[in-house]
Amino acid sequence: MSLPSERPTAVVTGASSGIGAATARGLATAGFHVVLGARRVDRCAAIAREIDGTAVRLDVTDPDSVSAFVAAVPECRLLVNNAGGAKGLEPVAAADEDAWRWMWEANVLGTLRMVKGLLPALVASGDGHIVTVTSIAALEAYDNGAGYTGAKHAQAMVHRTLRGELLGQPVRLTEVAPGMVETEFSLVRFDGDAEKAENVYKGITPLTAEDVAETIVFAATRPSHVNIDQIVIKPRAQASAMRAHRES
Ligand code: 8X3
Repeated sequence: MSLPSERPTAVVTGASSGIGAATARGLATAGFHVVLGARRVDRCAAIAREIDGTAVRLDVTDPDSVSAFVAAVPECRLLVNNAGGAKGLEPVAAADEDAWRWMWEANVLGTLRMVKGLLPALVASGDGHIVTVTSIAALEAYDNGAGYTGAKHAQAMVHRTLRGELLGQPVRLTEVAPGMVETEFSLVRFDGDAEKAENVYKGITPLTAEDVAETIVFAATRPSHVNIDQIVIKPRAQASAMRAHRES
C-alpha cells in the first residue's frame, strides 16, 4: 500500500460502523489519512472512498489478521482501539463461556495485539497517540454484565498501564469511556434481537456515534504536550450503567 505521506496516518479499528466509522470521518476532516480496519471490509472501503482513506480487512480476535494488517501499515501516528463489544447480558451463574471468550478476545487481546503491532510505528512517528474506547463498563460493575464489565476493565488496564510504561516515549494515551451510545452495540449484545436492542434506548436521548467521535477527534488534535488521559461521556439522562431517567 502506498500511503500519502503529507497526511499523518490514523488507524481506526472497528471502523465499519458506529463510533469507528464516525471517528474515521472526523479524523479525515481533521487532516489524517485514515486506515479503516474491520471484518466487514466492504463497508470500510465505501467509507474510505468517501474520505480518501484506506480500507484493510481486520479481525482483532485473530493474531494472523492483526499481523497482516500491521504489515500493511508502515506509518502510524494515531491508533484508535475501537473494536470490541458485548455478547449477552446474564447473571454470572448463567454465564456463556463462548460469549465470555469472544468478549475477552475482542476487547482485551484485540487491543493488546493492535498496540503490540503498531507501537514501533507510533514511537517512530515521533508523536504517537493511542486512543482506546473503553466504556463506563470499565469503571463500574452492573448486574448481568460481568462478562463485558470484566473484559472492559481488563482492556482499560492494558491501556492505563501503558500510560506509565511509555513515559519518556513520544506517545500519548487517551481513554474514552462512553455510556449509552445508539449504535449496533445492543443489536450485537442481544444477538440481532432488534426489539431488545431498541428497549435499551427507550425514553432516552442516547449519545450518537458522532458525539463520541467528536470527543476522540478533540483529544487527537491537542498540541503534542497535552495528554487528555480519560474522558467519560454519557447522555444527560444517564447517571450510571444501571441508572437513567426515561421519559414515558
Ligand atoms: C456500553 C455501555 O452501559 O452498556 O459500553 O455497559 S454499557
